Amino acid sequence: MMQPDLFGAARDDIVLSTGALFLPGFAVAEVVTLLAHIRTIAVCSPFRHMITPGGRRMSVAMTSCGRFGWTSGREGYGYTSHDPDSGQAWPLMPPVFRELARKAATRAGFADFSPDTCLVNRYAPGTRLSLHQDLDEGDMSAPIVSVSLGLPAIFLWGGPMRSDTRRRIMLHEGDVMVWGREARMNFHGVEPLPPGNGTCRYNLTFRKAR
Ligand code: MD6
Ligand code: FE
Repeated sequence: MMQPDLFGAARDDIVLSTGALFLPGFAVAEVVTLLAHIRTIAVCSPFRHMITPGGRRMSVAMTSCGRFGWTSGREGYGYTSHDPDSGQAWPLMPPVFRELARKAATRAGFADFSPDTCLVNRYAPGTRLSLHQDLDEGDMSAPIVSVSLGLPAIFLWGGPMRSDTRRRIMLHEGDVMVWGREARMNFHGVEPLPPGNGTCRYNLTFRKAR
């Protein structure tokens, strides 16, 4: 494992593997602002349950902001410049989103991260995200910055092979993860949110789509 100081990490940062940094509480001061922006984004581009190319309805509800948004349907999946549901361009990425992503990326040693998309995921209790790799982005040299909001969830952090052993990491509101380079194609997922509670979890993932 790479030494934290070589990776540019500060004391409370946790190196999960080379290229993957966990920043507990990095966004706590911005939580209220971020949640308010999510509500505004969802007015123009509401959360929706997308269909996988295989015909399955995703349990995670999604929307996007920025120059591009991630969509999936029977035809396939990838990034589009317009929301297929509204026919309009995706909502603009709020400057506070962009600045947070840039700040976290810089802390992890990725200078000048300039995301052109932010995928917004909403997890109701019982919702999960199965193990996957993020392979749809055109610029794989850029990292991904991921921000957790709302209810905590257990994140599964694997390796470059589906069969690699997985770590379970509890993500709380305000936690941020940054990953790129050697870790960019690692498998990951989210365990089902415990049922019961009325609220939900949100996750923002910032990427360079094109
Ligand atoms: C989530 N996140 O945490 C789902 N992908 O809700 C992801 O799938 C993800 O957090 C790539 C990089 C960071 C992530
Ligand atoms: Fe992912």
